Amino acid sequence: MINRNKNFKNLAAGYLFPEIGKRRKAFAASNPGAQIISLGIGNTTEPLTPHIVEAMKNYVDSLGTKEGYCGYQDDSAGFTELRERIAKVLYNNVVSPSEVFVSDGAKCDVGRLQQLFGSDVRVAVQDPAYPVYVDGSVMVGAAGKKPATSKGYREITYMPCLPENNFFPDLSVVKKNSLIYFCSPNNPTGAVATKTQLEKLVNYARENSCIILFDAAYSAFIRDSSLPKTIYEIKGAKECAIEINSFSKPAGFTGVRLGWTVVPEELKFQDGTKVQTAWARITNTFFNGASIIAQMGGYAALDDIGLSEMKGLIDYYLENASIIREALESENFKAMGVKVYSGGNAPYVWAQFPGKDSWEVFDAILSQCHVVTTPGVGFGPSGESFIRFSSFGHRESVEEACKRLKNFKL
Ligand code: PL4
Repeated sequence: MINRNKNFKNLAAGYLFPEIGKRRKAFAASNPGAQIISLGIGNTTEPLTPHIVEAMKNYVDSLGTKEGYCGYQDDSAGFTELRERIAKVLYNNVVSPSEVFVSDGAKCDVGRLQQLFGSDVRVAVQDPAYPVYVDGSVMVGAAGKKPATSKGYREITYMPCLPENNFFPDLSVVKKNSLIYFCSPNNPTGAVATKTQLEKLVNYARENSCIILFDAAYSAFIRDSSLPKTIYEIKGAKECAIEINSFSKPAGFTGVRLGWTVVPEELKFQDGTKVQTAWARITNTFFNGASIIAQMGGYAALDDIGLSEMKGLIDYYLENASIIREALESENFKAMGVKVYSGGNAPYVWAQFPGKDSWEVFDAILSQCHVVTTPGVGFGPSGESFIRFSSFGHRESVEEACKRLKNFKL
């Protein structure tokens, strides 16, 4: 028989989110009748907004006509009008439409981007981080030949992001010519990098011939106008950064699927060739474009009505986050020494249970409160002792979960 890709044997464990699903299922099976509430996976729960629904419905109707039918698109990078609107509305034309590549979501693009750099690239990740960066790097062979230890993969540079450094890493640990994964607003910590911090990151990348893969999937949650919503607010970023983003969280498109990646004209590989050319080659080879129906929804999401509806949706989840934060700041958590981190610009609340094991706390919350969370260690070694609480949920479920959490004891 054919051998499995040899890199797979190095994967530390199963993918985090199905693992949480498995534990939830096992708990439900042994506790029939338990009303389990999820504050675990960051999955949107609120309905699509009316303006977006109408745009998609109208387009589906036109697809049912001879004149309006559309098959494969000429260009897998997406409708020109959508690329233009993304460039104008979200980037104030700092990036041009030809630099915007529409996709079926940020996660799918992370996977394709990893093929752009192959197995020889050095990788640096924030620790903790969205697991796709590390797991994907392992699969393409960029994490070295040896399996992970409890401190992570030997050949990946982990950049601890902890309360002690205000969740901004010491960049000096990053080697020259590295691909640096950076997510802001951050999943899972909820921290948002300031302009000064991103300037440091961009300058470091430029001085050390690194490329930044900037994941801005939660940028629409930024409410503090002094905080950068895109890496391209920083001078010089176009020479060293790719940005990925998504309609998943702001427009509730987790199931609809739509995102985009910005690959600037100026970005070059070591040999002087354009990263953008290689990216177009990859996407044209492996991708036939995002759903045209989803693209029509995304286009509507970025006009005045769409933007105002999205703001309402995000406000709803941000309010959930502040309800969760308040519950975690109640007396019982204080008595356990729990410290809560949530700055009001992200959908996640990050809580530290000093000296405790993340999975043990996860299990204790599940068994006492019937609430699913995400164990911090699942995002990397520096996530140990933390728990991530997701604010994606119906208000009544979040309130009920918080009521139960107020009686939690360890
Ligand atoms: C569970 C930093 C969630 N099954 O929907 P996409 O592909 O446009 O965006 C995925 C994504 C990209 N970047 C960051 C993210 O946090 C996410 C979504 N993360 C979470 O709970 O951490 C959903 C995870 C999903 C998954 O594996 O992505």
